[in-house]
Amino acid sequence: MLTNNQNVIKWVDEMVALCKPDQIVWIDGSEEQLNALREEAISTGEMEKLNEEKLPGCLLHRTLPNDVARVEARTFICSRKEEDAGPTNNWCDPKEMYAKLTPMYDGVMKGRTMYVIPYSMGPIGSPLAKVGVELTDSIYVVLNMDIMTRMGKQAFENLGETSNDFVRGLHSKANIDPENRYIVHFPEDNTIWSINSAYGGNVLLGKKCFALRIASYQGKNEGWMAEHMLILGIENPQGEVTYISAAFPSACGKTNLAMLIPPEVYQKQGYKVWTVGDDIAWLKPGKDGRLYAINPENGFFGVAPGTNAKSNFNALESTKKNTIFTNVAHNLDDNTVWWEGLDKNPPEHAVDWTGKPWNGKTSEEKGAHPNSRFTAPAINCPCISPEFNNPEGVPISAMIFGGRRAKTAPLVYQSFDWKHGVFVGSTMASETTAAATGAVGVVRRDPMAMLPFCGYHMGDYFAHWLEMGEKLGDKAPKIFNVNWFRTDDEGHFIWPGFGDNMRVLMWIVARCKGEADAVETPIGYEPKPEDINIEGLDIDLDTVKGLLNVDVDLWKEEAKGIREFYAKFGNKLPKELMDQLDALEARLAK
Ligand code: GTP
Ligand code: SPV
Ligand code: MN
Repeated sequence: MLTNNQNVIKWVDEMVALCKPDQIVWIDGSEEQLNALREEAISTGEMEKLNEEKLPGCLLHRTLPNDVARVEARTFICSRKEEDAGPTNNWCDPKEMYAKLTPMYDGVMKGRTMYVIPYSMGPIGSPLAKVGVELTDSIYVVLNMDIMTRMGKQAFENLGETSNDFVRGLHSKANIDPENRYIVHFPEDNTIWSINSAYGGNVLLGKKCFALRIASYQGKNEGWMAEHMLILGIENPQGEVTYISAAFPSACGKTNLAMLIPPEVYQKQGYKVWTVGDDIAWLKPGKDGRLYAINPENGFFGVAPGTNAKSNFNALESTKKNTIFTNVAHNLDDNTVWWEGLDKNPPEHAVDWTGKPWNGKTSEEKGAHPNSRFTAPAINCPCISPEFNNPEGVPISAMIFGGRRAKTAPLVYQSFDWKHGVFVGSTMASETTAAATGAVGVVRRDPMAMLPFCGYHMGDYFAHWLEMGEKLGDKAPKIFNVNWFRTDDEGHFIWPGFGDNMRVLMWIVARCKGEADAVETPIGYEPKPEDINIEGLDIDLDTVKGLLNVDVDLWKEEAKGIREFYAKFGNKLPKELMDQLDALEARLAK
C-alpha cells in the first residue's frame, strides 16, 4: 500500500472483494516496477518490443477488431436525476446501473492481477490538478497511464491522508465482449466503471472519462471549465507569447494544430509555436481576472494515420522513443511501425493491425486502423512549451471552435462578443470520424466538440459558459471559428492546412491585440481577404475570398438546423442563445 488515506484503502478493499483478483499491485511509478511490467507484457505477447536502435523503449500493441474506438452508444452518464444527464447523453438510474454491472465485475479478476494506479491530472502541486485512482487488470492500461498522466506515489502525496476528493475508476477488460461493454460515469459519486474494452478512451480513465466527463461536472459546480481543447502559444520575434485554446471534434486536427511548424514566412521573422496540450484543457480565472489553462495530461494519445514528417514533424518526433503504438502496421523487415500517410513506401513484409501478414505494396486493405494511435510522452515533443509544467497554467487570449465542414463554414470568423461566441460553439457541426464507432462522414452537431464528453445536461453546460463570460467580463478570451476542411467540386480540400493554419492564427492574434481590421458579415467578423498572408502558397487572393465566402442560402438552412437542434434542450436552453439564433436569422434575412 502506498497511502494511509482510509478513503482510498476502504474503496480498494471493496473493489478487491468484488473483483477477486489473485494479486494486487500498487503502482508506485518507479522505472523498476514499470520495466518489470513491460517485460511481462512482452513475454505474454500482449505487447511487442520494437527496434531498440530506431525506436528505443517503444512497444506495439493490437486490440481486438471489435475494440478499436470509443463506443458512444455504450457510454452512460448515471446522474441520480435523468434530467441532469440531459438529452445528449445516455442515462440510466445509478442504482439500476450498479445493480447491472456489479455481477459483471464479480470475480472478473480471478486468475489476474489488479493494478492500483494513483495519478494526477495536471502538474503535481497545481491548484488546478486533481487526483484519480484507477484499478485495472490490464498492463497496457498501466503503461499508457504512465505516459498520459503523472502516475505513481506522488499522486497520493498530493491527495493527502484524509481527502476524499479523488476519482474512483474501476476498469476490467473482462472478456472484451462488445455486447457487454459499458463505459459508465457516476458524476455524483466521483466514480467511473468501464468493462469489456481494452482500448484508449474507453479504458485510460484519466482521459475522456475523468478529465472531460467527470471534470466538466466538477467544473460546473466549482467555477471552472474542462474542455476538449488543445492549448498552444505563439511567440513573436520580441519574445511575447500569446496563448490560444481550440476545440475541434475527435480526429479533426487538434494534435496537428497544437504542434504546427510555422511556414517559412513566419519562421524567418522569428515566430515560434509552443505546445501546451493537444486534447484537453482545464481553465479557471486567475488572480488577474484572465482565464488560465493547464493541460491535465502528460502525453499525447494521437491519431497515427496521416502523421508524417511534413504534416506533423513534431508529433512524429515525439513518437521516436518510449512510445506505445496501438493498431498500426508492424514492419517485419526492421521491426518498426508503419501507417497510411507515414510515407509513400509501405513495407512488403509486414503484419497489419489485425495481426495478419500484410504486403503494403500489393494489398488493397489498410495496414493500420484509421483510428490507430501513438501514446507518446509530452517531454519528447521538440516544441513542448516551457510552461507545460507551470502549476498556474497559461493565460488564454483566444478560444477557437472548428470542425470538418465541406461547405457552409468559412475559413475563419470571429464572434461579435462572448455570448455570440457561446452561440457559435454551441451550434458547431462536423463530419463524424473513425475516433468513435459508427458511420464516418456524417454531419452532426457537436457543441464545443463536447457532445460525447459533457458529463451533465448540455443546456446547463451552455449556461455555465455564459456565466463564465459574465465572470471574466472584458478579460474574457475572444472567440473564433475556423474550418480547414472546405472542399472544391471534386472533393479536394481547398485550404492547404497543417502548418499553414498559422496564417489564420496570425489574424486571430492580431485581432486579440487590436491590430487587425475586420469585415462584418451576418455570421461574425471576418478578415479582409488580403489580411490572410498567402506569401509562399500556391493559392491566390480569389481562393481566399472563396474560402471566406458566406453563402446566405446555406446559412439560412444552417439556422433551421440549429433551431431543430436547440429544440432538444427545451426550457434548459438559455434564452440568450435563442436570442442569438433569432438575431442571426434577422441578419441573414436583410
Ligand atoms: P483526437 O485525438 O481524436 O481528439 O484528434 P485530433 O483533433 O487531435 O486530430 P489530429 O490532429 O490527430 O488530426 C486528425 C486527422 O486530421 C489526421 O489524419 C490529420 O492528418 C488530419 N488533419 C489535421 N489537420 C489538418 C488540416 O489542417 N487539414 C487537413 N486537410 N487535414 C488535417
Ligand atoms: C478522441 O476520440 O477525442 C480521442 C481519443 O482523443 S480517445 O482517447 O480514444 O477518446
Ligand atoms: Mn480527443
